[in-house]
Amino acid sequence: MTRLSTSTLSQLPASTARPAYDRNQTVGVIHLGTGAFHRAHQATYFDALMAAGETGWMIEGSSLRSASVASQMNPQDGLYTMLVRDGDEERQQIVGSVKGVVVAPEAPAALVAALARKSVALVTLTVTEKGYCIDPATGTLRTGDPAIASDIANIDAPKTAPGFLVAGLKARRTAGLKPFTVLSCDNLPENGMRTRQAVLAMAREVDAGLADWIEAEGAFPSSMVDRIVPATTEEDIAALESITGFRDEAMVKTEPFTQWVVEDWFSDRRPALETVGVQMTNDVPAWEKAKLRMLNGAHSALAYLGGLAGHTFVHQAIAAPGFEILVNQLWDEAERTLDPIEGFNSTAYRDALLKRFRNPALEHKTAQIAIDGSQKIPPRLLSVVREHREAGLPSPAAATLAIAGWINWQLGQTDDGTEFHVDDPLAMSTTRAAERGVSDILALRSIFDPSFSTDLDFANKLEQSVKCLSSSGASKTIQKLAAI
Ligand code: CS2
Repeated sequence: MTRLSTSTLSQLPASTARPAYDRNQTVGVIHLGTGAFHRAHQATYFDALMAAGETGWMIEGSSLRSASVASQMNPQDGLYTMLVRDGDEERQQIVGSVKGVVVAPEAPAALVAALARKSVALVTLTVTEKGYCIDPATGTLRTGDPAIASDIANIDAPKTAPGFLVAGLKARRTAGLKPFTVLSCDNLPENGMRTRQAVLAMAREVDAGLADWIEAEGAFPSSMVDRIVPATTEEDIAALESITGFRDEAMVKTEPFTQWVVEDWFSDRRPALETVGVQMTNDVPAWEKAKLRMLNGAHSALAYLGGLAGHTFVHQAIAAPGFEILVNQLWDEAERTLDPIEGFNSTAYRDALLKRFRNPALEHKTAQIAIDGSQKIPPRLLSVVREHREAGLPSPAAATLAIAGWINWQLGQTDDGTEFHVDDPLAMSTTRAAERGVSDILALRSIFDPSFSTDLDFANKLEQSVKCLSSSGASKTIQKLAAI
């Protein structure tokens, strides 16, 4: 089997779009966490930028955990196929903006040296919510985390994302360079501000002068990223190989929709992202809030409740009786808590989301979205409950039912008794608490701030929802809520 690479690029079918620009140009971006999402989202914007003639924005990727992404991409010279699937239609595009991938645990010093390269002006991150090592309830750096403590003690051989950012910034300061701009592309509310806080908290432990320099000169724009990118399967890889004749272990599959909203705050030169469809605005937190509570909130509801009901894929869950009504109710609740955004049309946004969820060609697994719920529930669903309480409104029923679904998911069993592994950094404590009951769940302080324990309306509704899910199952509970 021959792999996709620079030398096989010209032999691909004519219908496959491929980079026409010179890939042998300077690296301007270091990316932390080169997973499928980055490849289907940010990397494609830089690919478009270089296709339009801008130079100096090649990306050097990195992986902070395993060597698997490097073994997928490096033998292919960083090249990979993006499959854009919409119903029966499929488009193939080779993306050329990633030069290669460094495996950070194998060579931390090499990644720090790359971060300190003069040509690098931007560091983008997709390390998932838990990769920031911040407490989901408070947003502060978990200094008690052993990996964070190790980074503080030995900043020149870091392990975590905040650690690499601090080490890279420290090396730049020593070299007399400007700080790079740190652009978080993860689903966290005010992700720029949170990343800045985490970096400053760590830098302050390492060297107060470094922290002052970052505070004064660093830039941490917030960004909202949106594109549904289901995990690639072995079948996807085999099917693509049968079409092109080349094996592409780094391929990604995604939907036509893509959106990137970026705050215009850079510490050094910046790519002209607005020329390739990026919305540059200072209204990012409002966009992020809308996306987290509408798209991601509905995703999590479909993941836990759909997963408990036995639906493997999002498009199956949204088509099941009552689920669309539930999602619409969730959106009504979420919308009550949103800030006004210029150019945001809620009816059109909701219609588009439903269409995206119904796309059968994506085969987006509910179990994929269910991963790391302890990190995802606070910004997606608990925020909606909290803001209803603060506005003096009754606790929102659909968001509460989705949270109840997350609680029952912690027990590791679907409604028909099929067992599964709960994939979450806090699974030990969430599972134990879910076995004991709702009040133990509400006492999990890294997820629920203390105000939830005294919110009796919410606690009662949550208790009832958990009971109903346990006794009747997710399908019947949702149909009851939807009154069908
Ligand atoms: C999903 C997101 O897995 C998840 O938690 O909700 O990855 C979602 O697909 C993206 O945020 C869409 O932009």
